[in-house]
Amino acid sequence: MLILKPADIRPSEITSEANYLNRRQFIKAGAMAGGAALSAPASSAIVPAERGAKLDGIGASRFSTDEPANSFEDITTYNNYYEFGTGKGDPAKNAQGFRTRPWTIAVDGHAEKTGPIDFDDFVKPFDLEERIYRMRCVEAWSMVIPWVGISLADVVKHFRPTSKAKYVAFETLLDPVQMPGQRRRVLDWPYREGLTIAEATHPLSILAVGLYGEVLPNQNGAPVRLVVPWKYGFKGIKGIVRMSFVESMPRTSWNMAAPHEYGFYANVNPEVDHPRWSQARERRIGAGVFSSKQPTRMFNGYAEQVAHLYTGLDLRKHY
Ligand SMILES: Nc1nc2c(c(=O)[nH]1)N[C@H]1C(S)=C(S)[C@@H](COP(=O)(O)O)O[C@H]1N2
Ligand SMILES: [Mo]
Repeated sequence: MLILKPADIRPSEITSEANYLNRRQFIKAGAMAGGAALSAPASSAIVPAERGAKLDGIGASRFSTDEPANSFEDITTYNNYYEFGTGKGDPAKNAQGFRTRPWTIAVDGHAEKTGPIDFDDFVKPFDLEERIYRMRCVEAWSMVIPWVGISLADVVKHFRPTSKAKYVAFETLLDPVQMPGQRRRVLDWPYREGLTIAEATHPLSILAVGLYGEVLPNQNGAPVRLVVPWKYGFKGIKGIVRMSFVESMPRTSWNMAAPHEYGFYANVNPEVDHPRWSQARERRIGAGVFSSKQPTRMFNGYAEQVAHLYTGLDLRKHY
């Protein structure tokens, strides 16, 4: 057995480990709650409004990676959320007072069920699951994040899109009073993203409402954000207030800002470089100063599950 001297243990590992033990406990609790409610229909997701509140009834996921997760500290202090500033430390500082209740999500477009829906009602019909996913930012760094979320496929099916719905488009809140970054035209606000219906109904796509078993911190996209683990991080739109079922490919913020650098698909691809840097390798945040960069894997390591979505598509052209 390998015994580490305290000096060899990085603070990030200690945080990770403490959280990992908590995680095992809440997953057990979730499994027990499930067992007790065998005769009841699907559970309902309840997401408390209070910052840092524990989430109950979380199931484990067969889709989780067993790579060690980044620490809570790494995940909540090194962020991209331009509505709260462009520095990695800005969202953690500037999003603290952000109000996530009341929160309404507009569901519109080609679906049988549409309309404004209160966030608490929006999540209620679904099951909460922990999904430990690799996240690869287009800036060539990566993390492993234990999200708590609901299946986006379940959400899409719930609203019963019609055959005209070929894409799902998402929008972030537009509120320059609360979001200081929106007072500058860094991007064309509100932040926008989109997926094909096939991508949105793939079992790996989730809407995250928590991380490390707690309510999602504001800097990570509270109360709800998208997580699509085979795509670059910018697809993971935060603070979602609109979900639209649309017929044509929606415009997306980074593609609008720099179309030659950011495409609609944004699949993680070590063979297609960003015009200004290589995408072949990535730096795992928190991995220590002596660790070198690691190779980036096709579709961020999820190729077996998702490559079939793109057969026949030229991934150099459709980056
Ligand atoms: N609304 C909004 N969503 C956003 C962004 C943003 O600036 N605004 N940044 C994206 C980028 S580039 C990344 S890498 C991820 C980062 O998510 P994290 O801070 O939770 O790790 O959020 C994405 N979602
Ligand atoms: Mo990113």
